[in-house]
Amino acid sequence: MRVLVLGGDGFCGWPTSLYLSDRGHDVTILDNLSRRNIDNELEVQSLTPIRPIGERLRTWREVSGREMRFVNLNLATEFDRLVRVIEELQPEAIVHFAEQRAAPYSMRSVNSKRYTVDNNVRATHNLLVAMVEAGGTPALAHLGTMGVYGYGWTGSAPIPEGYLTVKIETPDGEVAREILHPANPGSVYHMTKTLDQLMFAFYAKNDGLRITDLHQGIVWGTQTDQTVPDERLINRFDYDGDYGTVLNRFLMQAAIGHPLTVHGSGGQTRAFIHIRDTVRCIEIAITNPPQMGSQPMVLNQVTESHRLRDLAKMVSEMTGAEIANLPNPRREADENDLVVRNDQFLALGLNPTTLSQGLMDEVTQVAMRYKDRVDPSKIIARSVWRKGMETSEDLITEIPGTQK
Ligand code: USQ
Repeated sequence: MRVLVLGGDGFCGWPTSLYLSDRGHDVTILDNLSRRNIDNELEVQSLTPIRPIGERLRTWREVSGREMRFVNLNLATEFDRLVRVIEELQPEAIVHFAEQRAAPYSMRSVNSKRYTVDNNVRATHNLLVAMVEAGGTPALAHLGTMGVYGYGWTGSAPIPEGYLTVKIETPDGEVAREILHPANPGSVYHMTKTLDQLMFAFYAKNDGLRITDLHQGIVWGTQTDQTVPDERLINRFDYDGDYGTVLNRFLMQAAIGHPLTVHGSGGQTRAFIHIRDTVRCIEIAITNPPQMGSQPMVLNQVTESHRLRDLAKMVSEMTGAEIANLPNPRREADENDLVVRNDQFLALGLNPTTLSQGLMDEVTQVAMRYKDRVDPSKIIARSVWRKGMETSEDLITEIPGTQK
C-alpha cells in the first residue's frame, strides 16, 4: 500500500514507518521535527542517540534496499501544502501520529497547554479537511489514547471499544442507542484526543471518510526488529519527567541506580502495549479499514493492564532498585480498576506480546548501554496539574540517589 505516516520521526512513528516499509509498503514520512525541538526546549535528549532524519533514511536504504520519502511539513499551519502532498501522493492509507503526546508536558505551563490544543486540534482538523479536498479514499488510522475513557469511571466493568449501548426512557418506552463512550480526559493532552473523536465522527458521517481511532495504552520497550540491525536506526527512549512513560522510566531508573519514582501509592492501574505490538496493530488497522459511510471504527490498542505498584515491585525484585513513593504531581485517582476489551485486534490476528523478563531485560540493557547520556536532574516529574499542588521537590533530596 502507499502509506503516508504523519509524525513518522517520533517514538511510535519511526518504528512504524520502518515496519511498514519492511513489510513492502511504500512509505512517505511527513513530520515537522517538533519532537526534537521540544527536547531542545526542555534541555533533555533521548537516552538513545537518535540520528537526524536524513541519516535515518539513508541508513534504512543501505540496510534494507528500500526507499522512504520525507516531507518536512507542519500539519497545523501548512494546509495548502498538505493538500498538495495528498493530491500528489494519492495515499491508500494515512497514519496520524502527528500530535503533542505527553500529558505532563501539556500541563506544564500556559504556553504548553495552548500549544498542545492549537497544534493537536488544528493538525487533526486540517488533515480531515485536506483529505476531503484532495479526494481519493485513503483509510485514516489515528493514534488515540485509552485516556479518553478516563480511569475508574466504569469500576470493574470492562471498557468497550469506543461505543457504549445506553437505554433511554421515551414516552413510547425504552430505546437502546449506541453512543460514543463518555469522554473523561485527565490532562489537556488527553482532552485534545477526545476532541479528535468528535471531529472523526463528523467527517465520517458528513464526508464518508474511513477512519479508525486506535485507543492505545502506555507503550513500553524501545527496539523493534527493524531498529536493531544498525545503531543509526535506533528508536528514541524518553526518560525525563515529561515524556518518559512509566515502565520504561522504572527500567531505566533501575539501570542507573535511581529509586523508582512511583507517584502516590502506585494504586493506579493502566493499560500497556509493547512497541513491537504497536507497529503490528497499525498495519492490521490500515489493512482492515471500515467501510465508507460507517461511523469511525474504534480499537483498543492494548495487550494487558497492570497496577503501578506491582510493576515497581517486579522491577525492584528483578534489579534490587529501591522504590520511592513520591507525592503525585498529577490529579488522578490514587486507586482504580481497569478492565479493557481488545477483542477486535485479537480477532484480526494480533498475538499479544506481554510483559516478560526477557523484554524488560532488553530495555534495561539499552538503558545501561547509554546511561552516560542521562541527566539525573531531568528524572523527577516536575509538571504539576494545579497551581499550588504539592510537588516532589521537597522530597527529592531526602531520597538517597535522587537529585534536584
Ligand atoms: N507515573 C508514575 N511514575 C512515573 C511516571 C508516571 O507513577 O515516574 C504514573 C502517572 O502518575 C500515571 C501513570 O504512571 O498514573 C502513567 O503515566 P505515563 O507517563 O506512563 O503515561 P501517560 O501520561 O498516561 O501518557 C502515556 C503517553 C500518552 C498516551 C498514554 C496512554 O505519553 O501519549 O496516550 O500513555 S494512557 O495512559 O493509556 O492514556
